[in-house]
Formats: sequence, C-alpha cells, structure tokens
Amino acid sequence: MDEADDREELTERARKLFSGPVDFLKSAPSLKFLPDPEAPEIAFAGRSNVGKSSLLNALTNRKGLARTSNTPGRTQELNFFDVGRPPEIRLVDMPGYGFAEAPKDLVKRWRFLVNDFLRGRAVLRRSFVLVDSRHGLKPVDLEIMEMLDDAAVNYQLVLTKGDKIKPTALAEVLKQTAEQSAKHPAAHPHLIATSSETGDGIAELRTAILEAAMS
Ligand SMILES: Nc1nc2c(ncn2[C@@H]2O[C@H](COP(=O)(O)OP(=O)(O)OP(=O)(O)O)[C@@H](O)[C@H]2O)c(=O)[nH]1
Ligand SMILES: [Mg+2]
Repeated sequence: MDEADDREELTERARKLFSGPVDFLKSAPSLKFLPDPEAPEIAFAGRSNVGKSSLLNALTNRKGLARTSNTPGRTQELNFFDVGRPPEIRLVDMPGYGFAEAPKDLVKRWRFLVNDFLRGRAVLRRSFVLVDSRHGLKPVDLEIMEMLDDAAVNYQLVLTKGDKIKPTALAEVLKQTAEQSAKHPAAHPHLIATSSETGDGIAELRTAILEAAMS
C-alpha cells in the first residue's frame, strides 16, 4: 500500500470516528479537576473569539456541543469532549488568550490554566493553535507559540474563518503564516486552513487529529 492509500484510509477512519458518538465529559475550572488521563488528548488554543469552540462543533458536526459567542471570553474553563465510546480521542476546548475587556486577574487565571495544562499534560498528543485568517499571526499568537516551543510541546497552526476572506487572500496568508511557522521548532510544518461555516478543511483537520492521537 502506498502513502496516498494510507492517507485515504486514515481519512476514512477519521470521518467514521467523528460521525459516531461524541460526549461532553466535564468542565475543569482548574488543574485539580482534570479528568483521569484515559485517552489521548488534543487541545485547541488561540486568542479569544478566534473560533475554537466553533471549530469543535464543526469537527463533531454538532452545533451546540461547545458554547460559542460573538463576545470574547465565552469559554472560561477547560472543556473535555470524548470522541468514540469508549473514548478514542479526548478534545479539549480552552479559554482564549488576549481578551482586553475581561478583568485582569481573570485573564491571568485563564492564561495560567491554559499554559499549565499545555505544558504539563502527559496524555496531550498535539495542540492546535488557531489563527484568524483575516489577521495572520499577531503578538498574542506568537506568545502562545513561543511558550509551546520553550516547553517542547507539539503544535500545529490552523487558520480559521477562511470564509471571511477571498481565496487569493487566504492563499497569501497561508503562505506567509507557513513561512513564519517554519522558524518555530515545535510547530508542525503543515498548516490547515478551515472554515467552520462552510466546512472547508474540516475533514483534513479530523485526519490530522486522528494521526496525532495515534502517534
Ligand atoms: N464566518 C465565520 N464565523 C465564525 C467561524 N468560526 C467562528 N465564527 C464566529 O466567531 C465568533 C467566535 O467564535 P467562538 O467559537 O465562540 O470563538 P472562541 O475561540 O471559542 O472564543 P472564546 O471562547 O471566547 O475564547 C462566533 O460569533 C462564531 O460564530 C467561521 O469559520 N466562519
Ligand atoms: Mg470558546
């Protein structure tokens, strides 16, 4: 079997897995409340409002599974979702970075929670760092990436909201972001452009998640 066949088989497995049962497991307001590490975990990080929770809903094809909102700061805890019964993969929706309107101590608390989780979780297989296609990498994105580089935690960049810009502009931001990402030691070399609105890139992301979970 060649590489393309392998990829196709993995894609089909991912499609089946994500169209099966997905269950909300629990919400952890601090590290004390983390679930037992029973399944490989995949986390979604990125600045507030970038579309983490929406992406989780698109991946699992369930509209209201993770709560979304136009107001930054919707997700305030680490939310765990089991994919498969028994769980084959556990997805972690996290609070956002860089949300200027929230009380300072609250933002600080979320950031410590997210950083401590990402740096210290042994069953974490990969973090997806979400970047808004309209903006490309911003200082707050670089801050997350540097933190992960320093801790040698694998991550992969995902462009979100691809439906909001023209295909030519998307191709350009994809190229530029890939060039910047190549300078980061813990970053996966391949980027995925997505839209939770149109479903673009979602099948590819499901496959990348399964691949990371199996690694
Ligand atoms: N057009 C479009 N809108 C999107 C997409 N993804 C998210 N949105 C919108 O962007 C807003 C923020 O989405 P969320 O998924 O709540 O963002 P989040 O990163 O979870 O935000 P926090 O939990 O506050 O950190 C919502 O109004 C979504 O409907 C997308 O792919 N396309
Ligand atoms: Mg959210």
